[in-house]
Amino acid sequence: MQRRNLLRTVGAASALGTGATGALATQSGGGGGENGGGQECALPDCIHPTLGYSGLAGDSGDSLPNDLQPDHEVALETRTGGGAGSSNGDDNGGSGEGSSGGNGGAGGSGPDGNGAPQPPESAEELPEFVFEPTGLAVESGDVVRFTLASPDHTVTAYHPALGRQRRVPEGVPPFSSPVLGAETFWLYRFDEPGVYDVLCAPHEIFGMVGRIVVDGGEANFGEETYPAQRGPEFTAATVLDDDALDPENVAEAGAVSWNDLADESMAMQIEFAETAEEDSGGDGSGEDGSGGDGAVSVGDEQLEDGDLEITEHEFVAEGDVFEEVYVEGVVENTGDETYDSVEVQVTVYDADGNQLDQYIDITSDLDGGDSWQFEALILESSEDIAEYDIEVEGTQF
Ligand SMILES: [Cu+2]
Repeated sequence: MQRRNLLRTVGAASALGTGATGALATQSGGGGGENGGGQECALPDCIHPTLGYSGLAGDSGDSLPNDLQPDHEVALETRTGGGAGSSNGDDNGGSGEGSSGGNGGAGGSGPDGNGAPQPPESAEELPEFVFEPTGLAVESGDVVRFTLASPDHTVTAYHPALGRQRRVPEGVPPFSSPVLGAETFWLYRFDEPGVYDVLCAPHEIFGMVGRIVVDGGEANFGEETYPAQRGPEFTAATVLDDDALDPENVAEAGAVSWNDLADESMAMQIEFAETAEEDSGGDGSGEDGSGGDGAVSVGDEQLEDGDLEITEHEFVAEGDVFEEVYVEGVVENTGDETYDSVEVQVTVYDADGNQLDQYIDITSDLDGGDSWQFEALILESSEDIAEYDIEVEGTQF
């Protein structure tokens, strides 16, 4: 039963608690039968089929028991100054042992003289988040050591129990590392022939995904489909679709570097919001020209309901990396009676007048004479919105 497995997994993960180091394992692994291989996990020498084995800074490969010795290594890297297209920077030279190159935190772009990270201003300035190599061929039973050159990554299966489309062989449990810190590592044993697609949870959409091909296997994700589950999105999708990561090619090559992928596959697909407010002459990027902002007009307004009155409202789009869009304003209760519930409803339309969506913000107990600052969060991009309607409605019991 799917559900039971899920609960079991969750239980296992939280049992992890502060146990911190190394193997975590007491629970009788594999219980569900689904884990097939079901090796019992005896501390401390186990690579758990779901939890793997986390090694902390200071652990060295040499101190590991024999059956934990890795057969392969993959580095989890944050490459700054990269950006798709500049496929030069293989500064870590593949999966070097003991790569301590810690490239600074995610999101920093060029450490700038004094080393203060600057927020990226465009997709070109984002660091690249990569598994290196991105494609790796192994034999069943091989142990892969995932080594962190920078902090804040995970190695997570594409698995329905993790909210993703299944992209690991049938019977493989929903394995994932925890979020790992700098100079740690994580071990996993790949037991089933076939193709394993993995992702880094914080950086998946930036293309931080990898493919392990076991025994030259064909993908055997099974024909079962999970319509509600997410497949790879944005750069993750283009990376995994790249011809270089074709399982046969990976098997033949043994390892496929990030730099072997096509530039289009690595390209960032997130959009940078035009710096809203006033566009202070722009920073010379000259690619502006969309005339996008400020163009949102107000349609129908129902600014009053009983003693309630919307005294101001404004459409706002802001944010550098991820755009945040909302309508904010103020509702005043001009009467004496309390409103038990007050709701502001914002409806957004595209340039052709099609309704895109409707959003509300709501508050309770707005006393007479008081005012309430509302903010109705909008999920569309500001570029898609041409007009909004606004309405207030109060309830008194
Ligand atoms: Cu990552």
